[in-house]
Amino acid sequence: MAARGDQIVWLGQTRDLPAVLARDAFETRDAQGRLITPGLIDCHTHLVFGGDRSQEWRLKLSGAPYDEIARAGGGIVSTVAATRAASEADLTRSALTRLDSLLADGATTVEIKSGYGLSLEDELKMLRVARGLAAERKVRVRTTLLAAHTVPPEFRTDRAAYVRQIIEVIIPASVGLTDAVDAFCETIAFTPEETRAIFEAAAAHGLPVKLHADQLTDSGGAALAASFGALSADHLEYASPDGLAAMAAAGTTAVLLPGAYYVLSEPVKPPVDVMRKLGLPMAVASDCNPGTSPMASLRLAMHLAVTLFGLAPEEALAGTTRNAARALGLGDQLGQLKPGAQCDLALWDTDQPDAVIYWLGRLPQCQRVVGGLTV
Ligand code: DI6
Ligand code: FE
Repeated sequence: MAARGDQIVWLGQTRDLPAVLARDAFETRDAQGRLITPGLIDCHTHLVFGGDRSQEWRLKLSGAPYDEIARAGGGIVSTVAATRAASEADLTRSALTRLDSLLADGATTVEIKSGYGLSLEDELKMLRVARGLAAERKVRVRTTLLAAHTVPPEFRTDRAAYVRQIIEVIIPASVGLTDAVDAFCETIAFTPEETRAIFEAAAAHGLPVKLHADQLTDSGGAALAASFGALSADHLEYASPDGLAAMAAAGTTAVLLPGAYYVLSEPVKPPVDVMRKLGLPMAVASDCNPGTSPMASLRLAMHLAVTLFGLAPEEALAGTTRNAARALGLGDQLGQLKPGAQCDLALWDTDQPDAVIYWLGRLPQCQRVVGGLTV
């Protein structure tokens, strides 16, 4: 492989290396038989948040369902209170502990959602903290506005007013700080009609959309996302075949989140067979969040996607590289080893692709390259 600046310029057998590249090489490295993959891409995280919800686990273990915990004032809303109370420095410090786990595991790009601020000031605070992480570590950060995560307590009696606030105030103010707009379309969150109005506002500001879709019920989220040409629809446990077909036609990537499925003990798996038949690209992400996916490892996400959802190991790896890049609208630059792509790599201390995914709870021996620089 040859790289110039931050880009891959050539791949092939050493004997075929163009003479000019060999002659001009400033630095030559021998990977010594190690497996090289594209740097891993976590295309769905809620990495920035305040507080801790480990005590909720007790309720879950004693059988309380997620929506009951949410209705009882736990769930997302308790993280919202802790996030609002936290300073940018506090949020940065706690996010870095999780980010470092992702990076140790081979990640070179991480998407980070807002959604625990739910006010103009606190959503922008989350987006600034997320963007700021790229100055703290060698990593590419993409941000997503998720003001439509849940209705905040102060708007509980007037949800329409909150949706208006998102549309008229928060989305316009987030331009320049966010790369996309997301919503949680679900019986316990936002209706398809509310989601549609929010997506129209995103489109009016030139922002692409993504959707938490059909995670707990079939709300028609997959088809709704497709109708806006969404970059991705995520979760999809209950997505209908028609919804998935609409996604395939629209070029919307399916993002599988096995961590949340596992932690919630969901009874229904995402319809991976249908996705495959449709040729729908499948990404795999950590969904790292304090409530439903306390997981900061893409290798573990891939492992769970294989063991729980029946992905082949190579499908799981495509899910955190090529298809994860598509889910972020970066498919032409990231997630593949090809000339013209960014030189973001993970060099693994193995020559066995499956070994990257197979081992649990073991520090991966992995070296990262971001934009051509070893980090
Ligand atoms: N779906 C989820 O699984 C998370 N958010 C979402 O839209 C849950 C986030 C949380 O419980 O804090
Ligand atoms: Fe999520």
